[in-house]
Amino acid sequence: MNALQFSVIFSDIVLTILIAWYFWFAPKAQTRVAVSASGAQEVAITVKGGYTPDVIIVQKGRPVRLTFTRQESSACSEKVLFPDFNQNASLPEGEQVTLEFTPEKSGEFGFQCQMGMLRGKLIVEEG
Ligand SMILES: [Cu+2]
Repeated sequence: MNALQFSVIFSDIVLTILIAWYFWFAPKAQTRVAVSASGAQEVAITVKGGYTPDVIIVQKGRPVRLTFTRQESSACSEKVLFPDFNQNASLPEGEQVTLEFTPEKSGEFGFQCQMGMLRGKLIVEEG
């Protein structure tokens, strides 16, 4: 193996590792939600092959208003569930659907599609 072959193979390996790291370990998009003038914490979430953003940070004891817009027709994402808050909603394609509830305890709470394939996380912090 000459130096050129070595460097091509070596850079291939490095690139592969970087791509794997990016998909498996890179931090997901986090959104820390500001409290609006109405006192609610409002977030718009796009549903398309997943939830964007998928990590949402809110404060305890203030209403959370999550507006989902589903931009795909895949049956997988037609419902969203927040089991810890007894909330769920159907998401017709292209329509805005708002879920509103007030988290009364802090912690990390998952949300997901009805099959659990798409997942996100609501992080509730002490206010
Ligand atoms: Cu699903």
